[in-house]
Amino acid sequence: MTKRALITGISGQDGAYLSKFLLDKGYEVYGIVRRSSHRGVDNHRLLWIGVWDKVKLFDGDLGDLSSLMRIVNEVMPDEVYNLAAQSFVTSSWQQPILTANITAIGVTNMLEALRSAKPDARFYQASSSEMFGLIQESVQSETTPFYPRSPYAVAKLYGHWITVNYRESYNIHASSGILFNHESPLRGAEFVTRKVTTAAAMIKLGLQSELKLGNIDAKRDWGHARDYVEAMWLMLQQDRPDDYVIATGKTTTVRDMCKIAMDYLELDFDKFVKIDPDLYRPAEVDILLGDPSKAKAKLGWEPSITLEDMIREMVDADLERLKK
Ligand code: NDP
Ligand code: GDR
Repeated sequence: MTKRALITGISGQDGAYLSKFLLDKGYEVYGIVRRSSHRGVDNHRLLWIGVWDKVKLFDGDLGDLSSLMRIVNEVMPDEVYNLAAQSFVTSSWQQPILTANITAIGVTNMLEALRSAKPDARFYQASSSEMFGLIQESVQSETTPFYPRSPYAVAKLYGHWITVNYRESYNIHASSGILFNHESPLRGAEFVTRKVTTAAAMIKLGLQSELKLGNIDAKRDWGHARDYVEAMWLMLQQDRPDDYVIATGKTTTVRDMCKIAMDYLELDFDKFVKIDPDLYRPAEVDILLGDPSKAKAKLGWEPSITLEDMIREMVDADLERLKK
């Protein structure tokens, strides 16, 4: 029997990579998209990755339980990947209530839709290393206490615990992937890696003269989205649902990540990068470093792409886009 996967947030970075991954495994892939006046542009990621005509899309919104129930009833999925969220940390200070409604309560909406229409479906929740925030242990694992530092991270913490709660209350096969930062050429333009790779490409082509950044001393554990969507799938193939940290086990400053991009294009970091205090956050997550040993032991998962290779791939993709 062909398996059916339903992906919320299919138009985002991870939605595109996961769609491709699941289609390659023979799944039928269904996705939920928000109605938009510019959908053709919105869905560019599915086009870029070559699956636009292979997935079936439904209009829905994580804030609208009735749409989720209708879609689950129609698709009857075997697996549900809940990737939809207001996912940009900075915006969560500007739109804290929307962030709570979608990134937190939206998870309960999706779980309620499953509980009533397809309780035996397996459920993946896109949890985040941002939940560790003001870190309580130098290396963060599944047992590290959380200390969220933004409305986004507080909302994700709710999403994480409601997933655990539905697993324990209703015996739903619900897993929470605590994923550290992962990037790709399909990363949103506002996130720091993509902002850097796009700016480096623009500067190289003479289209931009400087790159303004905020806290370049912040450190992140960066992996590639292509590796990380495989971990999502592996979690749902286990007999028992569980929570897993997905990370590389290496951490790098924004400064050094930026230097990788600049060096690749033979650009002088000190000449082009300027610090803009307006880009500092009200409360910062200074450093994140994950311990993926549980995922390695239980899922057999390991990251395969280095930060250097990923940044170069992103720079190349941005150069190509700009030249077009
Ligand atoms: P993106 O921001 O690229 O994608 C978010 C997706 O959510 C988009 O498809 C967006 O649709 C959709 N969405 C937003 N609001 C709604 C809504 N109200 N109803 C339905 N859909 C909505 O995120 P990523 O792909 O990078 O991340 C996927 C998930 O993983 C997110 O939940 C994110 O918070 C989480 N995460 C990401 C990490 C990372 O480093 N990338 C790390 C840890 C967790 P639209 O295209 O219309 O905007
Ligand atoms: P993050 O990603 O907040 O970790 O959340 P982001 O790339 O936005 O920031 C990473 C770090 O870089 C610093 N920084 C800047 N960030 C941005 N966006 N723009 C800048 O100009 C800039 N200058 C410095 C930030 O202060 C921060 O410390 C991402 C999202 O994908 C979340 O959805 C996800 O949950 C987490 O990763 C894990």
